[in-house]
Parts: sequence; structure tokens; C-alpha cells
Amino acid sequence: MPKHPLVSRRRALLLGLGTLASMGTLGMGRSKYLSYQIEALDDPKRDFTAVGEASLKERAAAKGLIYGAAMRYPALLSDAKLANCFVRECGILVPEWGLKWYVPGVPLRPNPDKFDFTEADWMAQFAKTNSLLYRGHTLVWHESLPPWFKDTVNSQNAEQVLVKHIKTVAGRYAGKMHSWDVVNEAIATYEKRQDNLRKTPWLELLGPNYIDTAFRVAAETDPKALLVYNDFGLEYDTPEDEAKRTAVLKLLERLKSKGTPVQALGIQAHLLGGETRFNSKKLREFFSNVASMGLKILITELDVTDKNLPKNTAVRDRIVAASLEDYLAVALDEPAVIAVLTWGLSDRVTWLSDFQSRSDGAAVRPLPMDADLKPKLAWNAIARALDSAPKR
Ligand code: 9MR
Repeated sequence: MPKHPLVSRRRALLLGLGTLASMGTLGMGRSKYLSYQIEALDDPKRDFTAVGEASLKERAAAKGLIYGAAMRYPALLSDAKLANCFVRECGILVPEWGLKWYVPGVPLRPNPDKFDFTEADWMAQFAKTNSLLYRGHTLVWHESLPPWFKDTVNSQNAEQVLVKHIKTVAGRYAGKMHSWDVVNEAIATYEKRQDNLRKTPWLELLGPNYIDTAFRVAAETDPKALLVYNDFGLEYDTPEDEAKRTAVLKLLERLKSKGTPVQALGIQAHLLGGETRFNSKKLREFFSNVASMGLKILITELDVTDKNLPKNTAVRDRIVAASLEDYLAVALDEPAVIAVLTWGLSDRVTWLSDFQSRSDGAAVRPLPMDADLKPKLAWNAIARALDSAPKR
């Protein structure tokens, strides 16, 4: 790998972004500097050996943990090789689309009074047939709302529309769900509200208590499922992520103090390949603060975007793997963490090819298996982290 003659790997890691300006004055542009910094993340000598033949599911189970992934119904239905691979590697399935209110082509709630469980039922059956746990995502979110929502839902009927949704959807799978993401992504610190809540239609229609209502109704409807608050942007030592971690802790404290039945935090963990501001001490503290509230923790949507990483596949895979192993080493050290799910299993099917594609046109490689369903270094990294995790 070409290295800038003036910036050794170690030195580049130590240089903060604050030095950018001075680097600029020395004649190195920002983007060039960043790419040196990213390349410096690569350690060609790092060992990603995973011992033995066991699947990720088996390695997790050996530690009292659960490993699984999100999947789309069309992919699982039509791609037998992918389905086999899923069953071999995973102990839990979460539909990437099928339990959202409305994804184009997958309308769970096509109109206010109609529910279509075609996909979600098929996925539930697939899970049952293959002895997988089943996980629900998500009952309340500001995205993937149906086209009818805007013109139909108002402050008079919003609570009734929400309660009906939770009772119908969570009710259908009651007793069969491992866990539900009851509320997803309710925090946005940039909105500058005191309570840090995101300005969503739910907040506007029902006020901050929509979160409590959702958890209360979910608990009544499916007392067996673990009830999760799920969010992203909690990983790095950046002012944004720091603010988000603080806001999440505050929200969870508020919910707990009111007796709202939140039982776990879902940390999405969409990692950024190339992000150097990883601080294991701060992350550890965050996990431990959540655990000290008596909450479980799930890593719910793990993947690594390689959008800004070098094109060279070997380099890219090493940086992705290192991000995964470094992150999971911290996460799995916290005994309150009970599960790890990746957001997809194979690079064959990933949201990142649509949402974070590479400018050089190379296919993205964010997940444990490559597009041919062969395990990559990312798989090894997860396997190693599971193997090193303390037993629950
Ligand atoms: O991966 C999902 C993508 O295919 C959908 O188009 C999108 C909207 O429904 O949601 C994506 O999944 C998101 C998840 O539901 C919540 N966290 C962020 C995920 C990636 O955007």
C-alpha cells in the first residue's frame, strides 16, 4: 500500500483533525490528508485468524449470546443459497422491511384499517421452520410511514391509529417475538429541543409521551417480548455522538423513572470505515451506564460503510474487519449485551449499495459474507470477538 513519505502510520493516527489547517498550509489538501489518515488505519500485519469451523451462531451460543441478521423477504424467498447460509450462520432473524408500517412493495398497513402480513408471516414461518428467533423492527418510526398517513392522521385520531397498529402487529406475533424495537430513532440532538426529541409526526401529533404510550401498549400486547428503544449515532468520540449518547441516557432515565416498560437499548452500530475517532474508554462507559439502569443491550444493525475506503479489496476488508473487531471487543465485554445482529448477512443484499455507494463504482463490502456467500475478514472479526467475549 502506498504510504505518504511524511506521515507514518502511527503518526497519522495521532494527528487530529485540528492539524488539518496547518497541513493545508504545507500544501496538502483536506481530502488528500483524510485519505492518508484512512490508509493509516490499515495494518497489513493484523491477524484475523478465527480458530475452528463453527458458525457465528454457534460461537455466539457458546457464550450465551445470540448472533443473527436482518433480511429481506424477496431475497430469502428467491435465493436458496442465501437462505441456507442464513440458517447456518444466524440464530435470529429480523425483517429489514416487513414489519415497518409501509415500505414500497411491502405495505404492512396499506390503509388505516387494513393490514397485510404476507411478508412478516412468511418470515415468521421461516424463522420457526429453521429454529431461529424472530425479532420485530419497528412499531414507531418517523420513516417508512404509509402514503395515507399525512392526510389521515391528526391530533384527534393519532393515538388511536398508533394503539391500533401496536395491538394488531405486536398482537399477531405475541408470545413468538424475541424482542421488538418499539420506538426507533426518536432522538435528534440537532433539533435543539430541551428533551432532545426528534421532530417527528408522532411528536407533533402526540407530544413526548408518544414514546411512553408505545411501550405501555407493546407491554400489554406482548408481555413476553423484550421491549427495545433503538437508535444510531452512538459509536464515536465526536461531539455529535457524545451528545447523542447523553441524550439517549437521559431519555432512558426519564422512561425508567416514569415506570415506562423499556427493557433494552438497541444500538444500531452502523460503523463508518475510515472514522478514526474511536474511543474505547468512552464507549465502555456508555455501555456500562446503560447496563447500570438495569437494561439489556442489543447491537441491532451492525455493518461498516466502506464508501470512503481505498478501492483495493484487501485493504478495504482489513479496515472493515478491524472496525468490527475493535467495536465488538468493547461491546461484548459488557455482560448486559445479549445479542449482535448485522444489517444483512452478505454483501449481495445490503442497504449500503443504495444509500452509501462508492464513487468509483466498486461494489460495497460491509457485511460478514461476500457477494458469493464466502466468509470475509469481516466474518473472522465477528467470530474472533465472539470467541473472546466473556461467557454470559
Ligand atoms: O435497510 C433499510 C432500507 O432498505 C430501507 O429502504 C430503509 C427505509 O425503510 O430502512 C433501512 O433500514 C434502516 C432501519 O430500518 C433503521 N436504521 C437505519 C437502517 C438503514 O437505513
